[in-house]
Amino acid sequence: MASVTALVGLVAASVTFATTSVTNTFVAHASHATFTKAIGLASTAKARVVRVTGEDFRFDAPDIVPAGLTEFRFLNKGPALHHLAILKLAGGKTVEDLRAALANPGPPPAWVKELGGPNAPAPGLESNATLMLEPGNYVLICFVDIGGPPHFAKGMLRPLRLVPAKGASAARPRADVTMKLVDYDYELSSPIRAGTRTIRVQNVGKQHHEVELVQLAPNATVADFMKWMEKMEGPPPGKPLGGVAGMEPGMSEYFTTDFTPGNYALICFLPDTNDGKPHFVHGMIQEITVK
Ligand SMILES: [Cu+2]
Repeated sequence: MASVTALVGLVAASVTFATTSVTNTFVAHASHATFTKAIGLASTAKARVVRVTGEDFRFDAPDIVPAGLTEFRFLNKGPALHHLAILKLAGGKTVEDLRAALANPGPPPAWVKELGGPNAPAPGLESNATLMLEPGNYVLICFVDIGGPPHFAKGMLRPLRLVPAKGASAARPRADVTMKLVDYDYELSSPIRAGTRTIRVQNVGKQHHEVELVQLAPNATVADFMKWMEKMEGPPPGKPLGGVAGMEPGMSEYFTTDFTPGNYALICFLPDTNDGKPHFVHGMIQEITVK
C-alpha cells in the first residue's frame, strides 16, 4: 500500500555543492531571457513569474497569486538540497488538512494532487517550471530527506492560494524537446542541443514520475553519481540543475535550462506504487549527451 510518505522523492544527505567552483559558472548562466522571449512569440501574454526561495528550512513565496500559466523560479539558498514541489489540494482541503494527513501513515489522500514544480537545483542555483494553474488551494513543499525528517516536517511547507485572474492566460510555451515520462523510462522527441532549451515534460505513465536533471562532471557516469549519493563523501561527480518534481499521470509542464555540451543524467527517485522501490531501480535513470 502506498503511504503518504511514499510521496517523498529525492533522498539526500547533507550536500555541499555550493563549495565547488563550477557552481559560479552556472549562477552566471542562470538567465531566462531567451525563455520569456520564446513565450512572447508564442502568445500575446507571458507566463506569470512567481519567485520562490528555499533555504534550511523555509520557503519565501507570495501567499496569493492569480491563476493561469505560471512560471515558478526557485532559488535554492541552501545549504541543503531543496526542491519546490507543488501540490494541489482538491475538495476545499487546506494546508492544515495536509499537515494532518502527512503526520499519519497510510495511503495518500485522493485530494492531494502532485503537480510537479521546479526540481532540486544545487545550493546557489535556480531552477524553474512552467505550468497551468486553476484557482484553488495549493501547497509548496520540499520532500527532500537529509537522513532525518523530510524537509516539509522542518518547515518547508507553505500554502499558496490561486485566485481567478483578470484577462486571458498566456498560451503554453513552445518547447524545443518533449520528454515523455513512461513506466519506467524517459523518451526524448529529439536530442537536446547545447543552448537555452525549453523541455516539455509529459507524464504518459500510469504512475507519478519526476525528472531530476543532473549535470555530470567530465568523465563521470550516472553510475558514479548514484554511487556517490549513497554516502555523499568527496567531491560530487555531478551537479543537480533542476527538472520537474513529481507529476500525476496525464500532466505536462515545462522547464528551461542552459545546456552546455556534456553528459547529463535524468533520474526519478519517486517510490513505486506497487513495490515502494525508487523508480531508478526500475530503470528510470538515463544518461544523455548534449552536443
Ligand atoms: Cu518515476
